[in-house]
Amino acid sequence: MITIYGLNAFMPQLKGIIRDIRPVWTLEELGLPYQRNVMNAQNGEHKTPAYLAIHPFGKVPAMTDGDFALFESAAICTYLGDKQNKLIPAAGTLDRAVYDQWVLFAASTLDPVAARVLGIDFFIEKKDATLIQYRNDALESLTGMIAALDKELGKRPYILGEAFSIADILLSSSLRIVNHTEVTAKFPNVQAYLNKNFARPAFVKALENNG
Ligand SMILES: N[C@@H](CCC(=O)N[C@@H](CS)C(=O)NCC(=O)O)C(=O)O
Repeated sequence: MITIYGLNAFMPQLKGIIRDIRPVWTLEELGLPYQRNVMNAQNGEHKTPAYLAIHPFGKVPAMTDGDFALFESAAICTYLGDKQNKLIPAAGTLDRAVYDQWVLFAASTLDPVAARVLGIDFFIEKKDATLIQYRNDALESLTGMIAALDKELGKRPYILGEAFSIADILLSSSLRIVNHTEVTAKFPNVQAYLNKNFARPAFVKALENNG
């Protein structure tokens, strides 16, 4: 049985943003059976020796599939797609290289900048002028990326082409981190892309079961 380890949404704004939504959404799309282990963030359950044996950095998500353990949301979602040979281009192909490009863009370029905005908005009470500047610079950088993405999504319905893929799960999820801002609203292709992805029955089901 596949188990996805996540954290409870300890603030309502975090529902569907804590990154365990990504493998859960993927599993729902793939129709694979799974169970969730939702740990209590406030009790530090994700820092216990038992969980650190699965994820040495004490973050979520992590996955176990029998005796096999994996962490990093993009790695888990990619593993699941490969396991079913669904919603992902075959390894070793040019299409897979393009998949990797978009997944790495989402995970390593977009996601950390979005997380910086969310972290400052939700988790830091006292914000001095330097911090506000740092936050606004991050939002500006994000806006530039989303503007370019808007042009890309004007050319095709999904990020890899005509069909929905796991790259869309990861890209939409990174953009969802800044759902509390208006940053996507002024980009019609990006906003329509997010609306249709978040209306997918698999996402709705994952959200119901999240946190
Ligand atoms: N790049 C990692 C990020 C993991 C991450 O930072 N997860 C957050 C929750 S969304 C976490 O575990 N925070 C708790 C902590 O760092 O103690 C991934 O996508 O899996």
